[in-house]
Amino acid sequence: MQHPSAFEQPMRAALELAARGPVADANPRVGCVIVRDQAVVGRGWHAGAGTPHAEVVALADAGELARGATAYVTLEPCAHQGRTGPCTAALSAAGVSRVVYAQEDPNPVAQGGAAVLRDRGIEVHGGVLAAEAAALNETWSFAVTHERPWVVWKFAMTLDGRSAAADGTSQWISNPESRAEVHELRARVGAVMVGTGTALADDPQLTARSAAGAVTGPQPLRVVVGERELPAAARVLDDAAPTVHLRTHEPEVVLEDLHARGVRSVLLEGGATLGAAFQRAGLVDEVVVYVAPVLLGSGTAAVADLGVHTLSDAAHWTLHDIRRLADDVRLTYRRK
Ligand code: AOF
Ligand code: ZN
Repeated sequence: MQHPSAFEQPMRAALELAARGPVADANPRVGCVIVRDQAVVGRGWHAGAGTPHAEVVALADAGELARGATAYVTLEPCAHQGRTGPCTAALSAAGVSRVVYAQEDPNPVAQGGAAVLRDRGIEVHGGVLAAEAAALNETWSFAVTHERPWVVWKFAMTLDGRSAAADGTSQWISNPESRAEVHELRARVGAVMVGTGTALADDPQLTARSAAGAVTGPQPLRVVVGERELPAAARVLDDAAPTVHLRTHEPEVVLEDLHARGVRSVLLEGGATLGAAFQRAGLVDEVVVYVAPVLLGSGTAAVADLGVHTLSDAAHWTLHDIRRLADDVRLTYRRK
């Protein structure tokens, strides 16, 4: 049997193809190469929910050359009939004799493909560059195993933890570098959320924009939560991106609704109480804090009451990333 290290080079090629897929889709990013006699004869990647899976694209590219070939796939081929599939059937119908995959499919609905392929007499090897493949779909994997989106709570604050001065002035606490960077955060999630209070007070657009202000690339779903009505002219209701208004406050219900819509990650923006409500419910997985070099000494706390009355009740976080943005600092913490 071939030593697994020989599997790594074609798997790297498959990983590069996978990375061409959309980052915040309902479906994972998956790549596939078909190799026959040391030559790549087919390439494919998954372009998002509703489109053909990577294996199907690569098999079509390979045509008859797939017979007797090896398929390298970054995710265990699916064994289910979903919007498309199952890939196990496509691989066996094409006459592929060996399948090498990286990450096991964490999705309970689709997993089990390796066993199905083996039953059909196909040689199967799993776990090749599994960590690299999992890193491509980190929040997606979390979401399908926990049946809710990965939740990121983002806020900006002064050195002394405030979001507004005593008179309510709050604009431009963060510097332009930090404000531009928020658009990259938005582009990496499936949904961006605010409460109706913030939507009414700030009239945010909540799109992912370029430095020039253009709405570019796939847009996150814009989500407004709360019972208050929004005026028809609210910018969050414009046609730059889809929007849903959920008339509930309960974080669990909101996440269940979003998961059913295919949202695998959500960015909580705006509303000190919105983030606090999710944190109280134990539903914040990541905190992104922009710290600005400003001391106010009075004013609004950046974070509302979390129900913590004694230190031992407080949640603890692991530092995941730290980044300097001129004199601002971006801190990313993940739930311990
Ligand atoms: C694969 N190859 O390229 C992808 C897979 O609704 P569907 O039919 O698109 O199925 C989505 C599920 O299939 C998704 O949640 C994941 O478990 C798997 N994705 N599987 O064999 C692919 N994108
Ligand atoms: Zn599939």
